[in-house]
Parts: sequence; structure tokens; C-alpha cells
Amino acid sequence: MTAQLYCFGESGNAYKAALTMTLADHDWEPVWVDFFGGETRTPEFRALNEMGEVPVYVDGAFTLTQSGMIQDYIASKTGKLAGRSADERREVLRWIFWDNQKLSGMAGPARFLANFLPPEKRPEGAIPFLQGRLQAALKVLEGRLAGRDWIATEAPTIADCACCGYLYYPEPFGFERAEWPNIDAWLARLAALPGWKHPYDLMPGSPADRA
Ligand SMILES: N[C@@H](CCC(=O)N[C@@H](CS)C(=O)NCC(=O)O)C(=O)O
Repeated sequence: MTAQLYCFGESGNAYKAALTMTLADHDWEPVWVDFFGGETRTPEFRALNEMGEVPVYVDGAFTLTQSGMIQDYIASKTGKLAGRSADERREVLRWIFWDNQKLSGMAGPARFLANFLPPEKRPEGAIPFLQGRLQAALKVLEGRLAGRDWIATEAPTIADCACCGYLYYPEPFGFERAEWPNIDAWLARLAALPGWKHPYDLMPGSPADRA
């Protein structure tokens, strides 16, 4: 049976799961969620995920939420992008936890506030605060990628698919790719992997649809 991923193109968190399944050759199809129309707040969606978030992975009666959990499940199931030993898998998880809080955890809200929320609804000071924290996280990532091709191990893993979650999007949110040469080269390496797709090509929905 083809697994389903509840997602939308603007979601970097959903992209992590979608990219993982794609690069791991795991059969899946997207189910578009109308986030901007409020779908994640509906009782129907909350019945699917009480947390009210995408991504949601559904395979028959089996459901998983949280991008890192879905990524870990796919890596375990397919044996791809997983790390080859227990030590490597722990290192992979270490970077996913870091990403979810420090990198994507700042990039996602910064991008949302700066691009998708009307200016009058933006909480004062929130964007500079998030962008300051984001710069600190980008510095950590830039340092990590000095002299190495992939984040957690010598091969691409789900840690790479997590950390890149927001970094291919074109909307301005405080990440200028040209300012971070190691990150830039790593994003190019990732994008050269067979099957890689940009988030707006991998999942339905983009700002152009709402213009
Ligand atoms: N830690 C979660 C974060 C998921 C998340 O924040 N999803 C956003 C879209 S990127 C969402 O669905 N938000 C819905 C809402 O806040 O109403 C994960 O990694 O899956």
C-alpha cells in the first residue's frame, strides 16, 4: 500500500519527511493540508494528529507524527539514510534533535512571520529575536560542515534531510545562502543526490497558489 504524507509545500518540517521517503525510495503520496485555510485547527485534523501539525504519515491503520519520528521510522524500515552502527545512529539523532529546536525551530517561525503573516499581526521584536537565534544555529552548522560532506556520518543520513528542511526556500527569512560557504556546498551536494526535489516540487502548495 502506498503511504500517505499529510503535508503542504510551504512546510519545511513536512519536507524533511517527504525528502527522506523520496531519497530512501519509500513509496508515498502527498495529501495536501490547507494550513492557510485553518485545516490543522479543525476537529477532523485534530483527530488525525492531536498536536495539530503536519507532517502526518499514514500507512493503512498506522499513523506517525513529528518529522524526526517519521524520518527515523523510514530509515529503520528501509535501512537507508540511517547510519551504519548504533553510534552513528545516535549521532544522527543528536543532530535531528538539535535541528528541531535550534535550526528549523527558529527558521520555521522566522520565515512564517516574515512572509506569511500580515505585517500588522507580527508580534513586535519576534522576527529579530528568531533571526538572531537562527544566525547562531547557522554558525554551528557552518562549523560542523567544515571539512566534511555530511552532517552526522560520512554518508548522507536523515540528519541532512532534517537540517536542510527550511534552507532551500526562496522567501527571505534571515538565511542568505551565499554567506555560508560550507552550508552552500552541502546543500548543493544534497540537491545532487538521485531523486532530490525542491520542496515546492515535492509537495503540493506554494505561495504562488495563494497569490
Ligand atoms: N516538531 C514538529 C513541528 C511541526 C510543525 O511545526 N508543523 C507546522 C507546519 S511547518 C504546522 O503544521 N503547524 C500547524 C499549526 O501550528 O497550526 C515536527 O518536526 O514535525
